[in-house]
Amino acid sequence: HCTGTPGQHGEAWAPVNIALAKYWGKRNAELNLPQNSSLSISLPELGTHTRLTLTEGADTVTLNGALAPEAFAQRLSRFLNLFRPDGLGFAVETTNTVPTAAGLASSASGFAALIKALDALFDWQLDYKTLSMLARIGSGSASRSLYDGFAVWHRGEKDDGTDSYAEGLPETWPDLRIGLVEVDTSQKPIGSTAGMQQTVNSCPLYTAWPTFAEQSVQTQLAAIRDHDMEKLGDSAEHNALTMHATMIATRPTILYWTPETVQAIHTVQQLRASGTPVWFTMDAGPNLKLLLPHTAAAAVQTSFPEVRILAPFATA
Ligand code: 2P0
Repeated sequence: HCTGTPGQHGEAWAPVNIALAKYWGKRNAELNLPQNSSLSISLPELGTHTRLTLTEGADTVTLNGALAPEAFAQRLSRFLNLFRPDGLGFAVETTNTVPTAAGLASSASGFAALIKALDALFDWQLDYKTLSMLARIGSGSASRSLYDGFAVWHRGEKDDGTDSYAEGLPETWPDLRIGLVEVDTSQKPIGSTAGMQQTVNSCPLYTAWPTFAEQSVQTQLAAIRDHDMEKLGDSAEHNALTMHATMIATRPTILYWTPETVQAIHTVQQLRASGTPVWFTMDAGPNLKLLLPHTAAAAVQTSFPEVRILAPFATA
C-alpha cells in the first residue's frame, strides 16, 4: 500500500556494487529485464544514503546538499510515480559517498537506497528479493545493491519480471581486495542504458554474449565457493574484455577506453607476468577496478600509486 501523510519519512543506505560477470543488454527496456544473469561484489564503504519525506507539493531532489540536475531528478520522479500516494510529492535528499565520476555506478546504490527508503516510509517490511525486483525497475544494476558481499542477479524467464531479482551469497572472503584505479574522470560518451540498447541492436558479436555471460556466472560461483582467486580474477577480466569487445563492435562504436586505460591494462599484465596476482574489470567507462588478494596490495600500490584499495568483507 502507498498511503501516507505529509511529513512522514523514511531513510536508508545502500552500497555500490562492481559486476564481475556483467549485465549488458536488456530483453525488456521498460522493466529492465536483462539478457543475462550477472554477479557482483558490493563495496561497503561506498554508496548512497537517501532520506524521503512526503510533501504537499511537487517533488524536490537534492544530491549531496545541492539541487540535483534535472535529468537525475526526472528519473527519480518517474520511478517514484509507481509508489506515489494520490496528490502528494516526495522530498528526496540523497548523499553519495561515491567519488563523483569514479566510474562506479551511483544509479545502482541510488535506486537500492531509494527502494529501501520507500520500504521504511510506507512500512512495507518487504523481503530483499522483492525490494531487489523493485529496485531493478529503477536501474538494472540496483537489483544487486540490496546486498553486502557477493550477489547474483538471476536473469529470469518470465515476461513480467517477477523472477528477475538478485540474491546475496552467504560466502565471505576476508583476503579479497578491490582496487579502484581512476584513469579519467571526464563525462563518458554514452550512458549504459543507451549503450546497451545500441549494442543489442547493432553488434554482430552480441549473439555470443548471453551464453558466455551465464557461463561466467557459473565459473565465478565455483571460484567463490573454493576461494580460488585466480579463477575468479581470470573469469572477471575475460568477462569485462568480452563485454567491451561487444561495445567496440557496435555501430556507432562505443569505445570507453582512453590511452591511459590501455596503459593501465598493460601494467596489470606486467604485474601478473612478474608474479603478482592481480586482475582487472571495467564498466561503462575508462576506469579499472582491480581484484587481488591482500598479499598483493603492496606490489599493486607500487605500480598504481593512486589506487584506492578496499576490503569488501571484514578482515581477520
Ligand atoms: C554492470 N553496467 O553489470 C554493467 C556493466 C555497466 C557495465 O549495470 O539502464 O545503470 O539503469 O538498467 O544498471 C550499468 O547499467 O543500466 C551496468 P540501466 P545500469 O554493472
